[in-house]
Amino acid sequence: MSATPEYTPPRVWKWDRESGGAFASINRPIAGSTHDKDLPVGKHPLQLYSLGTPNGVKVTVLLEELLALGHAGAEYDAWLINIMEGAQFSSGFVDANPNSKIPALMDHSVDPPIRVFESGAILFYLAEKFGAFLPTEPRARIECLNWVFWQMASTPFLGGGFGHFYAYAPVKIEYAIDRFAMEVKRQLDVLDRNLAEREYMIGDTYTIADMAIWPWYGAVVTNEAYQAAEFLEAHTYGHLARWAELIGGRETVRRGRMVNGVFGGPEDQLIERHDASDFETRTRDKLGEIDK
Ligand SMILES: N[C@@H](CCC(=O)N[C@@H](CS)C(=O)NCC(=O)O)C(=O)O
Repeated sequence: MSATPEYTPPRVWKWDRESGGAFASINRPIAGSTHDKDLPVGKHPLQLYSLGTPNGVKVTVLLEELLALGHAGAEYDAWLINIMEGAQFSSGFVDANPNSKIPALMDHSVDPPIRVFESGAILFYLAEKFGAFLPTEPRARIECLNWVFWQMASTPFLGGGFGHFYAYAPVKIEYAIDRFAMEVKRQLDVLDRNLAEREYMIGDTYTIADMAIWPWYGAVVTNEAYQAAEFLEAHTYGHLARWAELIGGRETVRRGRMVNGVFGGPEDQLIERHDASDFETRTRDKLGEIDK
């Protein structure tokens, strides 16, 4: 193993400099808002405040799936929260999510509106509200929730652990990359073994478990996450790759991925969504010009 940088932690940690890694400018050790600004509210019952990252995409895929099933009550406005500019620290966003992370949902179909934060909670809330993509039969229902909770608990090792140290940290630390590559490969194997037996995560039925897991682990096998497919030998997880292609081929998933999208080419991006017709009439705004 190569030498690790020398560092002796002081007795008390102080926030006196940026860490230097990607996204370091938005990291802070205190919660709460940094500025007063209300969230915009559009015309639909559901108001989503998000960004087209994997955590955001889970929710927009579910909303597009619900609309495709004919649930008109799932119509939504999707507002862009530019986390690189600190929009997650506005007073309005903090009221919707005290944890200052996208996605956050406000349900205005009830008075006063209900706030929902944490993407897994949003998936559960919407699936329950519309009675879709979450089975009612107890065995299937808890199996679905098993996998949703699995994703919420496991992915920080993929994103905050592996992705951070492999792709974003200002120094490559072998110990950290080894530790998290080991865990991520184990997680990929967990998924691969499950999908060897089942078409979708819980069996024959497509559910919020697939929607939760696909934007993260599907992106690993298609090399969209951290360009680490070769490093992690993603091609060896054939059942996972088969499933990733199956989910990625859905028209609703294509649409959900575009909403609040800031990755890929202009054709992949719908910066804000206020109407189904926006998919056809979208224009590419510059991220920096939004949410000023
Ligand atoms: N567990 C949360 C994680 C959400 C999350 O990490 N969101 C990131 C973008 S993917 C974010 O808003 N980061 C802004 C920040 O850390 O300030 C969820 O699933 O909703």
